[in-house]
Amino acid sequence: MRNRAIVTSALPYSNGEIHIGHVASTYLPADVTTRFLKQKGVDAYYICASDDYGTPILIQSEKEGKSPEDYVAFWNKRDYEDFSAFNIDFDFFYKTSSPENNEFVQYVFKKLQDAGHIYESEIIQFYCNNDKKFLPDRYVLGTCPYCKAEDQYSDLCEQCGRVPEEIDNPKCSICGQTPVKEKTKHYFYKLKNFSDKLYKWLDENQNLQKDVKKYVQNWIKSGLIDWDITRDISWGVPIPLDEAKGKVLYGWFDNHLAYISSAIKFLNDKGIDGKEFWNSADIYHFIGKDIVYHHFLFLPAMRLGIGEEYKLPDYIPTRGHLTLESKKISKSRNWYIGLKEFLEYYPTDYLRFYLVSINPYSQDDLNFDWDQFATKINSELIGNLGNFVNRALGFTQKSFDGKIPKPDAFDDADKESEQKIKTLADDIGKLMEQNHLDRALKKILEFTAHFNQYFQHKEPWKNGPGTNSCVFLSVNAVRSLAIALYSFLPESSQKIWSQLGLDGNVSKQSWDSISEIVLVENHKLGSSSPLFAKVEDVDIKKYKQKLGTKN
Ligand code: B3M
Ligand code: ZN
Repeated sequence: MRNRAIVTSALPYSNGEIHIGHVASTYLPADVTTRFLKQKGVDAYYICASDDYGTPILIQSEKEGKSPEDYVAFWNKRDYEDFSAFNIDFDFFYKTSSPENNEFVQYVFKKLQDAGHIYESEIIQFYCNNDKKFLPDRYVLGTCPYCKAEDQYSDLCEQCGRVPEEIDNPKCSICGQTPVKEKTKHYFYKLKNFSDKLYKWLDENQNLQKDVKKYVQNWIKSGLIDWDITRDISWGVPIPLDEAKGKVLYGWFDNHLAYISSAIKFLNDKGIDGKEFWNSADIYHFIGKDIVYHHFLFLPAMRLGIGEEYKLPDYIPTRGHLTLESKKISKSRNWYIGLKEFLEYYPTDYLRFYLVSINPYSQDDLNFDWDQFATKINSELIGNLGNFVNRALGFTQKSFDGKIPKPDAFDDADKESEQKIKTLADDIGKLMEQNHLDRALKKILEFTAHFNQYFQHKEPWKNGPGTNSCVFLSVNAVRSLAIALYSFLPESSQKIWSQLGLDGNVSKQSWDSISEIVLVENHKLGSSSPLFAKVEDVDIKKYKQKLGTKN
């Protein structure tokens, strides 16, 4: 682990609302990780931006009768607000259509061209005579030539994850007619030439998930194809060549460059040398599995192509998709829960807790299940974790006037519990560093389960020998818990911190201090109140019934 880090998560298209599926696979894991890195004393920044260019956005803005600029400005703001309400704490949220990114993208294009990595070629493009348009990407639907899945967009097969050279059985996605073919001049990136370098980079990078690496290396073995980086539309970064008037760069050429251009702007504005920082930091790109091709091939190939002026990623944590009650999330079928809507039902920390707990560090899909949500919140978050906090602090309030007593000599049970505190920072920290956020959260629950049992076993309400040690250790365990919990549940951990009678912000406590026993005799607690309210069955029923019905 370096002492600097830049964390990014896949840039949301400024083309609609953020829903619970988005946050599960990328934004939440990236947020938890950045908060953790900061606690570890790493100089870490979480950078994101809206992904503003591309055909789907242009199509939608046209439908709504808005300029693409106005259209993306709306979603950039709205998405940022929704993320903030969910305590996704970006250090900087910018946009791919920023002047800085436009300039940087054109700079990269020219540098790649000068290095001989780009060539031009006359190609045949689909053209719709009915709509009088060239039809790039999502303007065309058809059958994937690799896996034969039907109804796939021409720029990405959602079934096999590959980018087809030419889609079979093409149809115009606006009017459904079969398009004709027209000639146009396009620019191509020599992706093929990077095959060996990419293969080697994948081999050498030990931080990438092995299974993802393996299938990307298989793609390379079966032969990469050069990459068409031109679009005959008006909305995008203009190709910086006189002979390419009216053509723009493909959205996947410019969007990931906004990781760099946004980070550099943010850092430079802070008075830090952005480029120097980037090149001496751990670079994390959090993504969902549908964009592996772009992040494991296009992105590194472009960074290699500009001579690694900006270093390649160290980590590309890739996670599966969220299904909702075992079905694919779909806005049009109202099989869908917007992030904003969810937060009207339950506190942010409920959703953070649930989504982390069901989300392994793997490509496996995960499922949002309302009943499981209720069970996990009621039994794990409230019954186990919340119960321990309430018990330890409530009992100290009631029986010791809110003051920590002087501990007696420790017996074996005390020593065991003391040991749990002393090893907690390392136990959880290791898992966090390895990106196993779900297992780290599980460890926290094991910790509170242990202390519930310990408390039960010691029976301090009988005020027998050993009561003082039990109270002393339990309150210290609550303090450790608050710090360990911070990256997952920022609001609740701060509440616990205040109930402990501690000043300032829990976020400012160092990770390693989790394992210190800091609170001593006579420390006075703040006032206690229940942290969480139960999830009720009647509400869950109601929310389940909303799915699939028209609003
Ligand atoms: N805007 C969203 C997606 O395909 C896309 C990510 C860009 S990351 C550089 O999930
Ligand atoms: Zn058409």
